[in-house]
Amino acid sequence: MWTHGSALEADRSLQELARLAETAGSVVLEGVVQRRSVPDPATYVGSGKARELRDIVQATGADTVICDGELTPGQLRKLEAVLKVKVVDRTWLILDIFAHHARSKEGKAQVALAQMEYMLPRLRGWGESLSQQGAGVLARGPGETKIETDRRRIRSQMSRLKRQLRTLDKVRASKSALRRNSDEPSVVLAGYTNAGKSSLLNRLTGAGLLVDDALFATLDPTVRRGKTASGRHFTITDTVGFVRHLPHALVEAFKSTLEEVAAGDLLLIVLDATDPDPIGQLQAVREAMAQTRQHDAPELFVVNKVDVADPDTLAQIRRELPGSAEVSAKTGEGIDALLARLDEALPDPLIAIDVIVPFDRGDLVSRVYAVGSEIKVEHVAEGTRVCARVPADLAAAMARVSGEPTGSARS
Ligand SMILES: Nc1nc2c(ncn2[C@@H]2O[C@H](COP(=O)(O)OP(=O)(O)OP(=O)(O)O)[C@@H](O)[C@H]2O)c(=O)[nH]1
Ligand SMILES: [Mg+2]
Repeated sequence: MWTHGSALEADRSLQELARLAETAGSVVLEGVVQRRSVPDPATYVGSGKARELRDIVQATGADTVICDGELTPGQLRKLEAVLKVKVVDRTWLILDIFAHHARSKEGKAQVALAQMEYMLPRLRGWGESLSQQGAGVLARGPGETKIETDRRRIRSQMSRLKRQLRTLDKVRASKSALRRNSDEPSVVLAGYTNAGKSSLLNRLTGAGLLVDDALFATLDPTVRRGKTASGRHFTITDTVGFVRHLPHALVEAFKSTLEEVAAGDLLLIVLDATDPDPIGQLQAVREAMAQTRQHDAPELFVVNKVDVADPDTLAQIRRELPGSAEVSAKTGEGIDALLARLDEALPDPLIAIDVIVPFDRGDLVSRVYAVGSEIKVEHVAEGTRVCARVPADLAAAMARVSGEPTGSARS
């Protein structure tokens, strides 16, 4: 394994890489940190370190070396030639975990596409194993080499997947538009992988989602309904967890999650209080979220696993993120208080109105367009008749100026 950043960061990143490797089903025998200002163009770790690694591989009997970064196709081949075992990088590892965990059609297609994008430039190393898997079914065109045939096949599979994803994307977009148009506010859970998002959703709604002490247990956004302390219904969406150094090929695979995040009325950012560096995790979450359309929903930080958290870590979080909700999805501690916080944090419910606004109050009609839903507008003799659902303050303002006979606001 090789990693970047400061010594402490390197150590944590390496620990995380080990957890990723274990999630993918490997047994980790040894970890090695190499400190360089820039990766070696030929072997990534440098030739001296590569020889050292070869000795470790021989001594431990390892069959795979995992690098904590993204290797160029050339570096991968060079390292394999020196080490004589399979070499993979962080990107490949995460893609592999995603491939095993994806359940929905969309999730599977996204991961397959990301894998192909990653594979395409690395075909020389991968070509053989591809055809061994019996995937080489397309006939080779005249004068085409094996690699050209493989590339052509992968490109056409990629365009097929992209088409399929565009269709699925429309379905999802209309589903989340439906959710937005309903009166129920939407809450989105986001956070680092393994922070306890699914556990929290189960605790808040009584749903029985998969919870696992593994990275990326959840890949597909899942929606459930819950009730706040005062009894208001809301929808709540569980999302895929984020991770540090999110590889480029995966950003697309995260797209549906990132869009769910952008669509929420309230974002609950879940922090794992048992992590040695929850603020660093938050930074990675922010970086991943920055890769999509900006969300403007209010945020509430939820510090989870307080039942087993280290007091120093909790104190640090309290300093850096004052006002965060502290909970344990496991014991239920802090959950009632969180449900009460949701009452305050969720946008006001919309109220149905049917009023006639005088012609000189076009400003009110504009506000309805800005914040209302289910809007119907018609011009009548007395002014503009507006049927819509709007926040309470706007409903009150409209009731004050509205004319007869349909004048009063009803809820
Ligand atoms: N002690 C303790 N463990 C918790 C708590 N909440 C979750 N866990 C554990 O943390 C692990 C991860 O929980 P999940 O709910 O699957 O986390 P997630 O954020 O959905 O993870 P991914 O879907 O993999 O990104 C599981 O082993 C949970 O049992 C908590 O409040 N206290
Ligand atoms: Mg989960």
